[in-house]
Amino acid sequence: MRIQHLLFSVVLVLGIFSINLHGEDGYRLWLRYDKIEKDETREKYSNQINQIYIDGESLILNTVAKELVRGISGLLDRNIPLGKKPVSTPGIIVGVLGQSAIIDHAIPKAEAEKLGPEGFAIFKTKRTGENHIIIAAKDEKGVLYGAFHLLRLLQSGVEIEALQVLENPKVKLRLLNHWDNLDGTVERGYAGFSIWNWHQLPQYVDRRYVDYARANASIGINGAAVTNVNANALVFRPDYLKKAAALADVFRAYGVKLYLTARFSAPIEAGGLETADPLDPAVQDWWKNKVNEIYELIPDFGGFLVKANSEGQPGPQQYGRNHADGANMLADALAPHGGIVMWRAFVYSNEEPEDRAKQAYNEFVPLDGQFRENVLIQVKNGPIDFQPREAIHPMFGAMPKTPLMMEFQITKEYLGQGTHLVGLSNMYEEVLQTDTYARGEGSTVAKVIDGSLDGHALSGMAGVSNIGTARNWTGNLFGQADWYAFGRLAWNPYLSSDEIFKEWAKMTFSHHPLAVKTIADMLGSSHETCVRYMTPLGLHHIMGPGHHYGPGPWVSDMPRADWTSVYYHRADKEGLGFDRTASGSDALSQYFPDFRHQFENIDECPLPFLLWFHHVPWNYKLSTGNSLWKELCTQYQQGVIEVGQLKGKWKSIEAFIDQERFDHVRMHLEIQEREAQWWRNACLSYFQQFSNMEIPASIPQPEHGVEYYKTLIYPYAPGIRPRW
Ligand code: BDP
Repeated sequence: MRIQHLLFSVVLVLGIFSINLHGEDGYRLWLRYDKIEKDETREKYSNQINQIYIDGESLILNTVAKELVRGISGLLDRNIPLGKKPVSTPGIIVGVLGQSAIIDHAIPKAEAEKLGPEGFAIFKTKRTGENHIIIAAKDEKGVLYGAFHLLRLLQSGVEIEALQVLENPKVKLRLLNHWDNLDGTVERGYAGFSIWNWHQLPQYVDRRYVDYARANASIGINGAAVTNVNANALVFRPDYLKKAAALADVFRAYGVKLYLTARFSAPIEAGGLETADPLDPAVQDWWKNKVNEIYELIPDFGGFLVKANSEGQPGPQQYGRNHADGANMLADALAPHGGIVMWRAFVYSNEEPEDRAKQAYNEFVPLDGQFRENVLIQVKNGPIDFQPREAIHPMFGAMPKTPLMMEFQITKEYLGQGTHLVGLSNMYEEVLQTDTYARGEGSTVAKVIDGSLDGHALSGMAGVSNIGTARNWTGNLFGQADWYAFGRLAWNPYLSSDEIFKEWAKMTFSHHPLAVKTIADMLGSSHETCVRYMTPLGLHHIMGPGHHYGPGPWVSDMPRADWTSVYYHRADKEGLGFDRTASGSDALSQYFPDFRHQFENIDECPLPFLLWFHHVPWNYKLSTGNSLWKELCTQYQQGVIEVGQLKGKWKSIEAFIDQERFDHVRMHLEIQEREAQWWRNACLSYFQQFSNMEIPASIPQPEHGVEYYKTLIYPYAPGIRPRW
């Protein structure tokens, strides 16, 4: 007995100690649920919530019960029990329409009719003399999202006296794409290794998988493709499928479906066939059988994400077939089970002399109308590759008969990776709000993506995940805001970034108005800042080779021209920039006329896209009154200044932030400032060779010549072997 007692005490002490150890390390993300500091708010809530009653039982409803009890007990700092009856005391009543008589009775018919799949209503109602908060939905997932929404409202301190919320997700498939390899590394991952422990699954189920699924559910993410788009057919081996199934088992309780990437040549590698030709019956059978096998293990399997005929990945074109042939074959195998195919449009070929920005459009648009109903084409936001800023992809709006899914980057390849603070939500918002003019004015990218422009039932948004084994999930603490914002915008692509940042700041750091405003400002301005010190005025793809970190405008010697920088910036004695008008590659002709007209005239082209669409003489006078050269110098310098301001803003709210997280962000900002200077100095000294003009005296002169900056090899990027 005494030994047991002693052991118990040791465990207890260790437990408390470990909690302290990880006190403010960011692991809890925005799901902190600490006691609401303001007594008044806490008491108000407390008076209205004494118990939680869940009318029904199921895997997901049990999750809802757990999450509400945990969240609300934490926020109110007292134990809020699960009620056995809905009557005795004011509280929260939760249930699914058609399954709960209480809910059926409580919700006005007109409101019930507005609810769609996964949507929810939260409102106050009087029942047996008490006021209750009702969370109602048409399905369990809706209830889950409603519960997290209520928690978010409580975390944000809003009034709940007269709650009246009704939301339906605007986008159906809201997915994270993990570029995680089976060996535990993460392609373009800057937050440690993969959180999927393929070695120890399926027996060892890491607690992290649950917390991962919770975080996703809390922002409405309902799917995860857990393997890299540069796919490994090994994942189709039965042992790996069992491991994947163990993940799916965890995700299911949080409404997250599991998806896998399908290597197109898997019938050869995993099936021993001689071909992967999509029109070959043996190949079709192999996929059907494989899909059946997957559904045996994972009954709610989501489907496949496919990168084919891109950057050396196998695909249908090897057999003289096209993307539709390939996608449809997989779609046919998945259709009987309700699965879908997300076929990526990120394709370009070195052999093709065409501007890389035009190639995906050329390959896909002619196939519009040829894809099965359960196929979505997944398109990156821009036609090159996750640059700090790109013009929108010309495919948006150009394939009215095919649902196009958005692929955003949440990780920060080309964007400072794990160290730079860059709030990506502004970039997402900018893209989503851009008008394609596809069906006249107001045909925004958001409307293409949510399916409303052309009336598609299927719609989707994917984000390339930024998480890994880092204790705080994203490595860079502010990277959590990108994950959060992605989920919120996938749920509703019309939300404003500023609102999202404020929500996040309140839930993650502090409710103090100055802290909230400052954090939202930092996130809100930081994307533009990064564009300024990396790729101002429409420059793109001038990063260091391979790892894409740091400046490399001089990169010219690569296995393929379209991997070099000189291919994109085209600097010469005359000027700078890629002419994509009719006198150049004519990529602009792929856009709808009213979109095109904004950019085709060099004098009217908005400055952020000037060098994306035009080759501009160095002394050309811009709308700012500066020559191109002077504007370029000014922008680079402005970017550096703004990183300094970010540092100052962070410092100004030190009093509201715990030491551990304050220091974390401070140190990263210092790296960012040094590297912004590196970007400015390297790029200006490089481009000066062509402009032959002085860097204005008001701007710090680069300390070294361009040859020096070329020697600054960056060997530390994850996945890059350090060398002398
Ligand atoms: C590029 C990355 C590469 C990815 C590729 C893709 O450099 O690692 O495999 O995109 O999206 O941005 O397929």
